Amino acid sequence: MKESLYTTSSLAMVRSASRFEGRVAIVDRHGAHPYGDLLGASARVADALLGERPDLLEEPVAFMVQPGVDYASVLWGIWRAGGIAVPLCQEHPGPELEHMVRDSGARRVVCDALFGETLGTAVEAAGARFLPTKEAKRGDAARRRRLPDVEPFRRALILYTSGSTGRPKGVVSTHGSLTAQIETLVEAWGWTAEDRILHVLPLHHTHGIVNALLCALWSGATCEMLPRFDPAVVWERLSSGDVSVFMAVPTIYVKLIAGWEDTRASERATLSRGARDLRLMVSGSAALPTHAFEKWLEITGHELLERYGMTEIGMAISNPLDGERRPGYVGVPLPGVSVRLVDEEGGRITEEGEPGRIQVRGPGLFLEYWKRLEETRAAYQDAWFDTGDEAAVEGGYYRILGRTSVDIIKTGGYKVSALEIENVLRGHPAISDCAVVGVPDPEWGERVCVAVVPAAADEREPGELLEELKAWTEERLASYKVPRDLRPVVELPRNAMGKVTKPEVQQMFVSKGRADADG
Ligand code: MCA
Ligand code: AMP
Repeated sequence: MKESLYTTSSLAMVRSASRFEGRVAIVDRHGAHPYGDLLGASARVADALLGERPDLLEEPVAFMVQPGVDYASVLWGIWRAGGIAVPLCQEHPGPELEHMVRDSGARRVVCDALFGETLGTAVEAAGARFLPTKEAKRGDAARRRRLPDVEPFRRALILYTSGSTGRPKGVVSTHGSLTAQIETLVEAWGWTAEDRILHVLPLHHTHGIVNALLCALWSGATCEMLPRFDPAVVWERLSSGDVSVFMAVPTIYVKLIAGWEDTRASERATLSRGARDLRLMVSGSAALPTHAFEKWLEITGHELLERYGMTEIGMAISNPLDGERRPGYVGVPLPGVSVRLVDEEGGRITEEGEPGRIQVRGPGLFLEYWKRLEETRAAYQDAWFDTGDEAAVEGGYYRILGRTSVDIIKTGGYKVSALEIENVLRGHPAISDCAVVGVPDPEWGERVCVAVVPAAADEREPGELLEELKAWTEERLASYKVPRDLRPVVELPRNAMGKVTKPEVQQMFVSKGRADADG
């Protein structure tokens, strides 16, 4: 393709892609799509979004598009038109989607036809309108002389993430911070145009968007996108010999191990042999249990490369591509990222071996929490972003020890807020009070559990109450926020200040689990 409107851009990502026009960018259920097609489609989406305007000037545009070339075309189309992309998750229920559309201020939602019903009420309630993906792709970029200049300091992406309080907040990244996050990973993990990643992660979080999709596109590699995670399909693709890179959360590796164990002994060797040929397998978003590291090594011959990151900072710490990958450790700071550990008051840098809170600085950091100036300020100490995670450095490697807030839970790699779930549960008439906790779980990392003080008149059995609360929560929150276990209590354990003592609530579930296991 000659240099044209389709390939020229102020966006580093688009400029980079124009070097790979003939190569395959994305493989999805419709087939293989070259970079040239992605560039063309994203220019058309940009034109459709712009209409007669020269520049969207950071207008937030939400979108719900299936994994595949359309997803990437819409994401890039929003960027090329000068807008801010707000990806929505197809599995979220109406109220969660409405919050994101309303909070972001998106007035337009690009949406695949099949999601129209899921999104309908939310879009209407938020006062936005639909632009079907099909229509967006029919823009006529040929009539334009140029697309707007989009400088690196401009806002690019809003990702919704749970904090310890309230509803999910929008984390805003700029084009410059995304580029910095990508460049760091491409360098550290040795991405090249010869790579092909198997992509199974959700496309509304950093792990799936930046680490997997955008790093591949930046490098001229191929991103093979599956509609969702399915252990049998993933094993088939990993053992095909086509794939060189795989990234997932620990729960996915645990499920793949279970899938391998369920396979007939005669077929296991074929799966293992195929997977051995990959160049790189990464785990992140939650702690990788040492037994999963060891088992994966035994099955595939791969030492999983574990790394640590957060929506607000991108990736910060990683085990090396070449060199020792230490199980139970997340490695060393990535190129260009500064990391320090501070004591409880934040006044002192801790010594080697001493626990401290992780603070991070670097060009990949987010710009702000969308429309939340105070919370943005509170998240920083000087220019250092305070992650709220605790770690210690041992023998030069970082080990994650946990979080300072008991109200943040990581389940299946998703971060959820106990307080947000409690607020929803308290709206149920059968509940007088409740406390939500994360309980360690070998498959999910943590499981969402709830201790409930039933309303005086309520005589339901715990099992019946749990089922009702699950249905109640599922209608209002993402499915990974649904409580999986329940204990009825007469009152919640509290300290002298009247605050619920969550470690005691966690203990109710841990001891019950042990008693069950002991028979
Ligand atoms: C689903 N189930 C659960 C949970 N989720 N049970 C307990 N805890 C959970 N969290 C149950 C369902 O109710 C259902 O039960 C059964 O499991 C299968 O549900 P399904 O939704 O089909 O599960 P799945 O498709 O197997 O999903 C598991 C998953 C998914 C693939 C691990 O959770 C996932 O994609 N997680 C990745 C999240 C992620 O990308 N996080 C990155 C954000 P039943 O069968 O009884 O109906 S963090 C990030 O971006 C930062 C920057 C970073 O560091 O990476
Ligand atoms: P999120 O806010 O969804 O971006 O999740 C970021 C959080 O995931 C971090 O603050 C950590 O608590 C957790 N996390 C990410 N990677 C790891 C890891 N390798 N080990 C332990 N926790 C992790």
